[in-house]
Amino acid sequence: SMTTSNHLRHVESLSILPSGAGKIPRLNAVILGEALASEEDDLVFPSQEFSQNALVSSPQKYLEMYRRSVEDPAGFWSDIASEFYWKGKWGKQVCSENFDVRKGRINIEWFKGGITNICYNCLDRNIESGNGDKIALLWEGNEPGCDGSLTYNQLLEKVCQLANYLKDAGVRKGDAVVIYLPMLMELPIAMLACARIGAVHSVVFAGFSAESLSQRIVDCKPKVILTCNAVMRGPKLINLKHIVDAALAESTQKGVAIDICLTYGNDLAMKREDTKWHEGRDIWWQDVIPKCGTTCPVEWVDAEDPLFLLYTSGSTGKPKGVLHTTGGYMVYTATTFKYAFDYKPIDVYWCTADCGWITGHSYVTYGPLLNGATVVVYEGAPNYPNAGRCWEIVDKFKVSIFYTAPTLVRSLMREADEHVTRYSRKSLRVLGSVGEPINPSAWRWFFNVVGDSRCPISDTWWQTETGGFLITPLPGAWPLKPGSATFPFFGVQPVIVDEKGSEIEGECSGYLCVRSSWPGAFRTLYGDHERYETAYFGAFPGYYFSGDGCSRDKDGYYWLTGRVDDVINVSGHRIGTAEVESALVSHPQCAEAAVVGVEHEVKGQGIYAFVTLVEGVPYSEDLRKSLVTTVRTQIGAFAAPDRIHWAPGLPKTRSGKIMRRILRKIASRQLDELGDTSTLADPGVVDQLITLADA
Ligand code: 6R9
Repeated sequence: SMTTSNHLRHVESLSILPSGAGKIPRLNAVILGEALASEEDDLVFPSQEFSQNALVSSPQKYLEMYRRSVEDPAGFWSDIASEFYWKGKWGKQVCSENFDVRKGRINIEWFKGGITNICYNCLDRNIESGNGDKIALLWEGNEPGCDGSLTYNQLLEKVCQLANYLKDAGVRKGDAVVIYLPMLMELPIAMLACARIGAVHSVVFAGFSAESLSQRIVDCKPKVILTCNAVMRGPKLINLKHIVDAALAESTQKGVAIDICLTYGNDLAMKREDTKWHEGRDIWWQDVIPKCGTTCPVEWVDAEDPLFLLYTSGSTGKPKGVLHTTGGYMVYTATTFKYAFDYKPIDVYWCTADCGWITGHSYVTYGPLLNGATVVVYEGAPNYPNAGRCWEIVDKFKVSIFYTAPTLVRSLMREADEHVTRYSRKSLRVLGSVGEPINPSAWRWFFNVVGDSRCPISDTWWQTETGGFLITPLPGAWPLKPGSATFPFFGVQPVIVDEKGSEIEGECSGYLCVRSSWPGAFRTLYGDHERYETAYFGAFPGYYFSGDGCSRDKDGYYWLTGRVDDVINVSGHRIGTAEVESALVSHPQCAEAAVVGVEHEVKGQGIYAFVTLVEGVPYSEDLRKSLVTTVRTQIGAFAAPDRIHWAPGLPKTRSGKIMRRILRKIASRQLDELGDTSTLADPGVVDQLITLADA
């Protein structure tokens, strides 16, 4: 196909590596937001030593593998899949898909008929190959000095105990289990226990409010919820059990009652006797789990049986239950982890993401454990008790691969470099970035200061929906460009289209789509296949539409430019503007709300909310606070608006549609770029809003 050959040609023209290898320029950090004139020409080469030892050591080697992956996807992926344990081999057709809404229902299947279990492949398989005594999880608590670890053998025992408990509680293959836990080892344990018995886990990030948790419970109707009483995050105590109690009360009212609330007593945060208890429903984890058997037979499942649900934000107020299945997700997360981080068995790997997000699913739990890796799980806040905590942990565990989000990089680069340089960090080998575009200045600081100009950065572009990396560096294979996620992973065929959905070739910018499926792709939105089809495959028929804007430079490098839909990305967290708006209008004094994203120095984007009040209600500081509180309690603290802008009227077309384009310009004070306001029902509201912004 055209795009494939285009991409191959682009990479073929990358003859720069052999002559450039070994040269590592010391880049000068530039101030935040300031771009170099020739950003695209700014190449950062891996050292010769790094490349020589890398799994993929040159553009040519990548090209060879990439060519096979798109020309013979069945052969490419089944060779890799064969490295895992399958109780029964998949059928003749490795992949069957319909990616085109015009040809009927969207449908994606990989390794259909293959019988396997991802928990078995994470644990039992690695133990059988002699790694039972290798450390699987290295846990670091919120308080320095408080830690723990589990070998692969020990992890399997813990997983089996919980799996046995869940089975005794009546959880069967296909049943949903909601997990609302902080970053304790019990969180990956819970995910693996569900997978072991074929239950579908739905992890809800423990920063979500009772309302959000309840909304997810009502949607997926779990038999059991796994949680803990409380957690310390930095200096702050968070009473999770309070949130769960409120969520369960609300769900019960909506007709979804949960029989069992298995609660881990996190003694370091809160005494068990201080925990509010619902006799009959609540059960202490420590009272029942240690008594359960430490072996548990595996529930063998089809490659296309569901593995998990993870709710994410879209452009309407209702979160989408992204559903991933077992076989393709397993093969894809394992393979992307291995190549994007150039993983070697001696590595110690730390991803700072929470398992409540997709990054924690694919690259804290499944991808690394499938590779038999040693994984650091950190409970606390990355800047607690001070800005050096991450590097203290890196030195303590000799972390060699460190994967984090641009927002953390930006917040740490505001502090003195001394917080970094007082630690050795010499164990570091590869750095990673995910969640949002990383601005070149943050990239340089990460590269120069954290990585001592030694460690390539894998800027991995992907989504909850994609299951794993779609565009990512392979760190030994080609030079990096600060701010670019570089090239597509094996088997991925990115396409940039214009407004009309026509593919654009060569150097260009437009909407980022994908031409055909990859094994880790999500298969549906839980309970709403139609929304799956319209939201992702309807905009540009024939393609999967990511919702992101993107450009491709003359060397074929991809540059992600952020969401082009009504989703904003705050500190790498996806938030739908409609969700925040519906939280705001639930406030009795708020009549209407319009939310837009604005540039934010640390968070990437901040939340800017225009609110119209109920007739006769005066705007005040108390009301502002109360509106922000409403969003915190409806969604979670991470979604709290950074700015509330009182709007007696909103700019609307004559048909009543809010013109967000204008609101975005007002929010970012680009007042000379307001554009044509003559089509507004009442053009006067614009001046009124501008005046109120200055007030
Ligand atoms: C993995 C994850 C997905 C959205 C995605 C895009 C943004 C993620 C990025 C990136 C530029 C990167 N995004 N990684 N943008 N460069 N390396 O974050 O999933 O929470 O579903 O968010 O995040 O806008 O569309 P998710």
